[in-house]
Amino acid sequence: MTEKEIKVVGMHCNSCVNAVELSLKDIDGIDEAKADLDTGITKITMSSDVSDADIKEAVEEAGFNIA
Ligand SMILES: [Cu+2]
Repeated sequence: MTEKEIKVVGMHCNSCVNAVELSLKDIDGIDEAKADLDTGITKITMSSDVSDADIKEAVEEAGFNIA
């Protein structure tokens, strides 16, 4: 298990948080994603290596950006 922390900008409510978490968890290899609405800090737990590019793409697909 690898853990990674990213900072997501643009989230303004709990559905934003959900969208980010779901989009990340959709990636093969990501087991858990927990985003904090106030700080944007998003903790990702991975069972296999996921590239930063894939993570960035998932966040952007949900409609947000990585700081
Ligand atoms: Cu929202």
